[in-house]
Amino acid sequence: MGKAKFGIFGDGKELPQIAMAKVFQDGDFRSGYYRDQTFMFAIEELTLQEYFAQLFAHTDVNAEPSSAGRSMNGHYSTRLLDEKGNWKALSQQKNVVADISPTAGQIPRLVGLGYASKLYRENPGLAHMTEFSTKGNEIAFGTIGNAATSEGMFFEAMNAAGVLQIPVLFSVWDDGYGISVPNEYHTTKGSISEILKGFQRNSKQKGIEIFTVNGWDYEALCKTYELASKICREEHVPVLVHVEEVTQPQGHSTSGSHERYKPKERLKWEAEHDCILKMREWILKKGDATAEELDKLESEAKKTAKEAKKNAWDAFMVEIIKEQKEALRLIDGIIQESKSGNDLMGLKNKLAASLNPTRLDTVRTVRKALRFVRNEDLVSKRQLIDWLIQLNEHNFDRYSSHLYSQSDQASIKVKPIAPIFTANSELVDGREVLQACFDSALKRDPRIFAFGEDVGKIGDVNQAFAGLQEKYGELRVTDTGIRECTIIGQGIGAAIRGLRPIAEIQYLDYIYYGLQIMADDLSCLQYRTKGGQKAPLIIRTRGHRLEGIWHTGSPIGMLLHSLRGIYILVPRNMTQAAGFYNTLFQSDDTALIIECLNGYRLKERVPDNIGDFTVPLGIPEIIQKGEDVTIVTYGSMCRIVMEAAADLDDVGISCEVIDVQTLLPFDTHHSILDSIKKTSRVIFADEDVPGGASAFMMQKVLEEQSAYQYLDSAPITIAAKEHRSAYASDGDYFSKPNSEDVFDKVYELMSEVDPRKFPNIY
Ligand SMILES: Cc1ncc(C[n+]2csc(CCOP(=O)(O)OP(=O)(O)O)c2C)c(N)n1
Ligand SMILES: [Mg+2]
Repeated sequence: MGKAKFGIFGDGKELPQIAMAKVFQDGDFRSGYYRDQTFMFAIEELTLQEYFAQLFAHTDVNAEPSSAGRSMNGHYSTRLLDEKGNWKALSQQKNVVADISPTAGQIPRLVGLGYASKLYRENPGLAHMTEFSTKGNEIAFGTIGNAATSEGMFFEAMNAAGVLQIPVLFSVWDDGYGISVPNEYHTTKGSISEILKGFQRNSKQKGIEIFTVNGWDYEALCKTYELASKICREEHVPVLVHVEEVTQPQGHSTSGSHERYKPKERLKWEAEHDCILKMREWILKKGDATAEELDKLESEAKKTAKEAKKNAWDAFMVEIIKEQKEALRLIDGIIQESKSGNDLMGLKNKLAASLNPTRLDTVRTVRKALRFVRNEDLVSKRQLIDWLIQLNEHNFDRYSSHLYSQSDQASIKVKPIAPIFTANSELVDGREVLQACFDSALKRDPRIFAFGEDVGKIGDVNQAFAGLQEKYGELRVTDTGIRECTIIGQGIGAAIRGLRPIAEIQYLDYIYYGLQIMADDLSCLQYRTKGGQKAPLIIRTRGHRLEGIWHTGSPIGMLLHSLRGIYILVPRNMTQAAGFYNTLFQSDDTALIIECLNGYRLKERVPDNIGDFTVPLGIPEIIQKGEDVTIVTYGSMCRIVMEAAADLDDVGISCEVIDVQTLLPFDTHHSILDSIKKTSRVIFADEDVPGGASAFMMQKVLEEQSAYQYLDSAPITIAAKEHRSAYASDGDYFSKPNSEDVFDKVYELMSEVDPRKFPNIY
């Protein structure tokens, strides 16, 4: 009847999921995919009615706790946070991290969920965090389809888990297909457990443990999961359980039937090997119940499911009907007063007649109704508008809240504390400012740890962590393999478990490897759970300009466009960066900090309050005051623009230079507008591609801040060339914007304003 838009179901996997649920304990985590309905019922973290509420997209979080109607059905999660966004006692409850649709996208975070157990077990500094862990005894359970194991991130995670020796228990539900494509296309030798044999641990070498079991064999499944979970929980050995011979009785989803691609013999085999049927045979054989008793159970189950479906639908419709009725009443009021009564009556009747109205039917009708009375001044019209405004607010909460933290620890609420400089403040290399900041953070907060390629022994490639591994130990400052995707996943999972990871991506140019998981998992975690989960992860990287095609990247537009939900901070020097780190350490938002690759050896003074001062997010800084033109920039471009501004000053042009400091959030108090009111001219300068982040800034300022009305000259963007940066100093000069480029652009602008004072140079 079109009541549910799409359905994807977990039938055919009931028995393995019950076996898994039996060993799943309080404090454990599941990171799985859309087939796990039986598991969710079995751990009692999903009721039948909640299941259907998600199918209908019920936006009330009490009715649909997984996602408040934001995720399609089969995307499960549990509430890890209370209504205020504070952590619940995760060690006392069963935890499910919010599912995502990209195949294998649930896997990278498993590395972090498991790694957290290792940290809780091995780092005595975390012993007091009993609300998060019971001595690291928790397992991170992963579930994945057979076909999805072909994704690179699965192999990367498997390797990382083996290296780290963490309690992750992967279950592969192998139905032989990925939608229509059989295993021979997905997996070498057609078997994931077969090809992973090289990972198998042995008496001499650590590795992972591998089990295979058939999905219809309940006894074997229970035994396998008991043993697998014991090894995993007690020894912290990663385990793979390859569950073979599972079926998919209804095909992949509601969008197509499997008769199209499964041969007749396969369909027959599936019918005979359905695990519920096999369970029935087993029960009958053992004499634990009679056929009649089982029939009765089955028909009761059907009845219960149907009732749950009806109750979920009725509950879902309550608000929608209420809104529809209220709209009809208010439109009726207008009909009494208006000259356009006939037209309105048509609209009203159409809405009243809709059998299963949606929320949009009501809102659309109201908006169209208001068009008819646009020339009339009516009390009833005002009432309808007021009601619509209220409804819009409500709908904003229903569909658009929680992109960022809304808790008391939201980073935009952190109190700014200015850096203190005195005669004693030392002048050092920029990297040493960061080193002092990280030193004080590691000392202050045992939850904080940093990891990434070369972060441990040498203290990162630019040495901001130099000496800190020696001081705080390998669990706090840690080297990892080269595996950006699961470095991000390691951070996500550990942050979800109450820790404060700093995950390092060595160069911004290599963030693409982790970008998918940042976009699909991390950036929308709060949003897709309507504030039920958070991962306060800090991702540290360095970029903008140095040398060559892969060490000069500044693909900021790409980040801005794919990572809404993650704050993006672009400090111009290491002092500003340290201030941002200090802000983030106090907050529960997720953020990406991009340090200036060419700034580590530049001299800066260490603030006396290096561990305490904070730089607020969303507040640009005017780094040079001026009158004629406002130049908006950030990051490494600040120095280049300042050089140009000094040259421009020599020819009588006064520039106001603004460092936006954070691109997300962007200038929350509209201070750039104030500058433009004064100068009436603006340039947006950065080193991304043309139309990248400079266009983003332009939209923010001209459109959102309405700065267009104060402009006396056309707005201008300065960006890099469209290609990547050629090598060496000349390559950089001719690829990225340099101070002469900035000078010329500003000069041309002023020449147009006053050609006599500023005659053309060229
Ligand atoms: C990255 C990505 N590619 C493609 C899809 C579309 N898709 C959804 S499920 C699926 C097949 C997954 O098969 P498998 O992993 O075996 O799980 P099953 O559905 O069989 O349980 C595909 C291709 C997707 N969701 N994500
Ligand atoms: Mg499959």
